[in-house]
Amino acid sequence: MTLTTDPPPPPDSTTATINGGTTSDLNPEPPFPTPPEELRVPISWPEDGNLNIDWIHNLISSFDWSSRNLSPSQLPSIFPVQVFDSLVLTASKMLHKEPNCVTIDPFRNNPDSSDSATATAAAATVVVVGDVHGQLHDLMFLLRDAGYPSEDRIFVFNGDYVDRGAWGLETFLLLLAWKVFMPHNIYLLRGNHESKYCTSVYGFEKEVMVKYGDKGKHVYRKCLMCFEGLPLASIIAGRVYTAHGGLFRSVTVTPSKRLKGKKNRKINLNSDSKILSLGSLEELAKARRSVLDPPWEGTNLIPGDVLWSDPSKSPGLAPNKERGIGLLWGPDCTEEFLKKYQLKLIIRSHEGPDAREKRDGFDGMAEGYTIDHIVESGKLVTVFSAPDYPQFQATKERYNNKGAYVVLEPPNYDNPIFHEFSAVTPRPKVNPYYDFEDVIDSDEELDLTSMVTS
Ligand SMILES: [Mn+2]
Repeated sequence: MTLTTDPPPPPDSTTATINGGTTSDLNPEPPFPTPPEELRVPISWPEDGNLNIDWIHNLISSFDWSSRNLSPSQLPSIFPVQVFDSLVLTASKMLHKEPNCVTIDPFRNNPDSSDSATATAAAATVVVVGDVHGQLHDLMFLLRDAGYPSEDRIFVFNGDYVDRGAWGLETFLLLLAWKVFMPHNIYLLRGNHESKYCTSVYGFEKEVMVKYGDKGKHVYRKCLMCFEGLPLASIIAGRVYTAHGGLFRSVTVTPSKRLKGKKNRKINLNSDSKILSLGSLEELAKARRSVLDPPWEGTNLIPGDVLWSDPSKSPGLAPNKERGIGLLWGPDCTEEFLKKYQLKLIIRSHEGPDAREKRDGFDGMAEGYTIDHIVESGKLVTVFSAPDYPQFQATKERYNNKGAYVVLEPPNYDNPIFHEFSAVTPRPKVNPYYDFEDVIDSDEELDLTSMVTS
């Protein structure tokens, strides 16, 4: 029998705290390593409430460091709940004020430029990003790779910031910080995972509870309130429509023949017996998006469609039976929508490599994007920005997919340039926040009855 030759740990190596003091014996938290001197932690909220680029960079470095060196429950020592409150309150106010479909005008910084060549030269590039799903390090790479939001570069995120990945909270907070810093240079749309139902099944709720402990319920509730404020869609330069899921039905109330002139009205519901027709941007503008879970029945169906629908290779509109909510829409609907609004491109997200594995006729998501419909007026594409997804997977064989983002350049913004990227390795080792072996690996077969639809 031989004795272990491992050296003993250096004395006092674990007593330093982030404030340079020492851990109290009463502190039940495990001690943590000293952060590098260049990090200004714990993060504090600026007295004047104005974030600047240094604050953002410090936040990025601090989240990167804490994700690699601290246990999840030590996050509040880096990002105190008071700072969380200030950030989320400020961002929520901004987001709630945005319309359901935000208009992005990349020329607006040069309103008086009469020379079109000059206007084009000074117009901003637009970057469209798909699902991120809590893969913080991959998002950090994407932002560096594409170039940070600036007067020359406007970002549109298509939602699904949280769930599945282990850093949904940091991911969402980082994006909120950018939003507060540059509200007109980054737009955050809602994904189907920004909801009470999805976050209770796919990990985000538990993640928040583990990270913020006795303040967890408060933090989770504030996140849900913020999710309710996220806009649903965007129109870029009058040419491109983006949304997480995609197109949506008309919910126009049509007087029934028999009850003509009466107050009773007939409404198109999500049922096979009713004829579905494509919704208009006017209807989208009027939809009530401030719901914890977009309803799958009743009259407020547009948010559920925009967040949950998928394209189909078959023509027409049909209920999305696989998901139990939202629609399937065919190339004819893509054409109808593009033509009606003189658009050239639809960029949606929502389908990762796992979802695409089960879809006949569609390309997989190995490259992080697919071109789904090519029609007379333009194209429909899917972009997915979480590489090596999902972070936790029950089978040994991984999809090893790349992530992608879309760059749209002036003056036309209608020719998508796809940038692919691989996952940042090694990904820090952490425990998942949901039972990834038992929870179905796609968003299908939802227990809709447990959704909060009021
Ligand atoms: Mn989705």
